[in-house]
Amino acid sequence: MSKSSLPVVLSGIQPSGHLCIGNYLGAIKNWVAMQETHDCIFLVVDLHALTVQQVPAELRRRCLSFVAQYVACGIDPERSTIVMQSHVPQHAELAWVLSTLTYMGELNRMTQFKDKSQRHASNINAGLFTYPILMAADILLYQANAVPVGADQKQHLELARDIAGRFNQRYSETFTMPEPFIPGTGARIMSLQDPSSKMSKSDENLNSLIALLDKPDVVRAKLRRAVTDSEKEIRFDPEKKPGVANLLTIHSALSGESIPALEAHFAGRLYSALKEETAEVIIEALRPIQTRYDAVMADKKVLEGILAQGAESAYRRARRTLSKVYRKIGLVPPAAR
Ligand code: ATP
Ligand code: LTN
Repeated sequence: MSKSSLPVVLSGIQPSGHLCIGNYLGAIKNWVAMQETHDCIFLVVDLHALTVQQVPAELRRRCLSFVAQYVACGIDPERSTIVMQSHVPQHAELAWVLSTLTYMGELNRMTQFKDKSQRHASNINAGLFTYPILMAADILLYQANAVPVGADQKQHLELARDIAGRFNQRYSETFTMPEPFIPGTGARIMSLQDPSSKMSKSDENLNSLIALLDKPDVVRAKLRRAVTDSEKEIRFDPEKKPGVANLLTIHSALSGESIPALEAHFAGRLYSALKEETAEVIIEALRPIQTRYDAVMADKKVLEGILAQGAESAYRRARRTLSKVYRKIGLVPPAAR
């Protein structure tokens, strides 16, 4: 089947902090699998990252490093389109149009906005508030059918669907209705230090996350420090034993063993055994990713080539949608120059 007749998958990650196993298990792992059956576009959403203050030189370095990490995880640039969001100006242009179809009340309900406003109390900027509109533009611009994300993005995706429906109803069928694609295991990996909140790649406390580029000794040390509880039993109970449940989830998602099989395997053993074995499972999963990462990063020209190719193909597709949108809402097309 030609690529253009396959259903479209679109997803993205902000180049902030350190790409972590939460991002991998919630999103990237599914991206890799979906390449087989879908026409995939994967974004590094650099414009989204600006909603939190960034150090310019670090942001620039991180953007390229994230592209290399996508490739290292198994995203094949020959098969999928890897795009730096800012290389395609239509993202920001469509976001403006969609912002006129989005109500303040809808944005006010977004839990990510509430969380991030608390975390960055001195920088509650308008971009942080309108962030979900830019995300809707990312998705609708490419007429995506499916959006593989972690559970935390469900609310943003529902908003994107509401905006698409509103536009289609007002101006006639224009946007494909995107469906969330959220994994069964790994949709919500929790912080190793506070298992009641999600693992987050830009958490200041690096002990709370396992970065894809963490070396074996770092992984072992972080697992040793992982917060559990004062009981002894290794059992999957996210309500009462969130720390232990999180380690079982990580183990299961990476080793492929079912949770009941792991409970049986660890019956009667100490928490230290669960921590040590989970550390080794993580190390083995990260080893090939880190080896490929080093190889990809060794040649910046190849990385830049991937982005140039991605931008060209994405630009053509994005321009098609945006022209249609401008026409439908009544803007006068520019005369040929
Ligand atoms: P930040 O801390 O920088 O805001 P983040 O770790 O929350 O970042 P995002 O860039 O917001 O990561 O999300 C990238 C993708 O990873 C999204 O699909 C999101 O749902 C997924 N994701 C993020 N954290 C987790 C997690 N703890 N468990 C599962 N999936 C996650
Ligand atoms: N908002 C997402 C990142 C993101 C995204 C997207 C995900 C931006 N644009 C488009 C899927 C599709 C986040 O904060 N995790």
